[in-house]
Amino acid sequence: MKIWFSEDHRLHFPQAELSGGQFVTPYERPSRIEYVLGRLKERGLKDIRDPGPMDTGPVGRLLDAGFLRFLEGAWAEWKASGAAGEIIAAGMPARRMHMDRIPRNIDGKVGYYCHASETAMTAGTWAAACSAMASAQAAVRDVQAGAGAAFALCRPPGHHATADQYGGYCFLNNAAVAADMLAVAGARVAVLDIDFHHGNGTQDIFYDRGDVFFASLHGAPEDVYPYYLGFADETGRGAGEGANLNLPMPPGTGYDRWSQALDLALARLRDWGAEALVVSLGVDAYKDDPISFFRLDSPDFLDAGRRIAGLGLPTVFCMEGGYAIEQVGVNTVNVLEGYLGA
Ligand code: SP5
Ligand code: ZN
Repeated sequence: MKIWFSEDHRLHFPQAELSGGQFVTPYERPSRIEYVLGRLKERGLKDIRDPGPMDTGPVGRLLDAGFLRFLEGAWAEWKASGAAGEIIAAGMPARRMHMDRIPRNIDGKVGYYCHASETAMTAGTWAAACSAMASAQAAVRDVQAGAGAAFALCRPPGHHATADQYGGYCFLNNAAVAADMLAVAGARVAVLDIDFHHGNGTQDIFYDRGDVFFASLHGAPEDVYPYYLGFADETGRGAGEGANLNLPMPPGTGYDRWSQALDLALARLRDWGAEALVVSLGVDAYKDDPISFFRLDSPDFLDAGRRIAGLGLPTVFCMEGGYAIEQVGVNTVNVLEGYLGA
């Protein structure tokens, strides 16, 4: 299995995350990746390649043009406005305000294109986000060329980003673009999101589409970010009706319940007729994750990988979250090893 990865992820490292009313060092930090790389090498997964530049075509086809222009130019505009710090959204359009008028002022634009102010942007954020996307795209090309699976070691992650909003540490939705590339080439594609948080961005992007099935296992939105999406009664709309499956679970959920939910999701996307799979691979369901509340242990991730392999589908893995830094490598690589060993 090839692993796609760019050192440019380092260009994204804000100093600040708004957490509990304080600025803290972001949970989503570059060192996470070092642990994954270290573990990959330890386990003999050494075919690690640089993807080269992002292919802008598939990105522009799926995501909002104004949003992409905003992300690319935001830092220059922010600095030009005289702002001294990192880009942090202060206000966002809320109930009974305009969702359809884009401010001229950069502070207004930031709020317009952001849905969660914990996430800061800096000078290198756009370049890093493009490099993560490039890895996802390279993994898609592998699978399209006949590989059984490929791993995109994306950072920053992507599943919270919609076609026109960033947040939740995500800027460009790597997994969604990967799924769309596979779908446009003619496959019935399933996205299986096992990150602890609901993949609101991916769900939103495909909610009306019948050619991409989205399934997510996550902390119940009543209890955790992203709070405002991810409920069980969200089943898709129009052509997408029946192609969205949310499996929210309460605090304290362990592998017994979680693995039953996984089996249900796998059965649903098999019945739907999935021909290719994109896995949003977050490992923040781990018991010691600092911002999550599930109780998976490291060996559980091996078993999850085995179950996913049972589908027998060509699979693109895209890295998402996981913040128990020193265990992120073992847990992530366990999913891949479980998959490969099955
Ligand atoms: C990709 C991904 O996993 N994104 C997660 C985004 C989570 N955003 C909300 C973070 C809230 C952190 N506050 C933690 C308080 C810990 N006591
Ligand atoms: Zn997460």
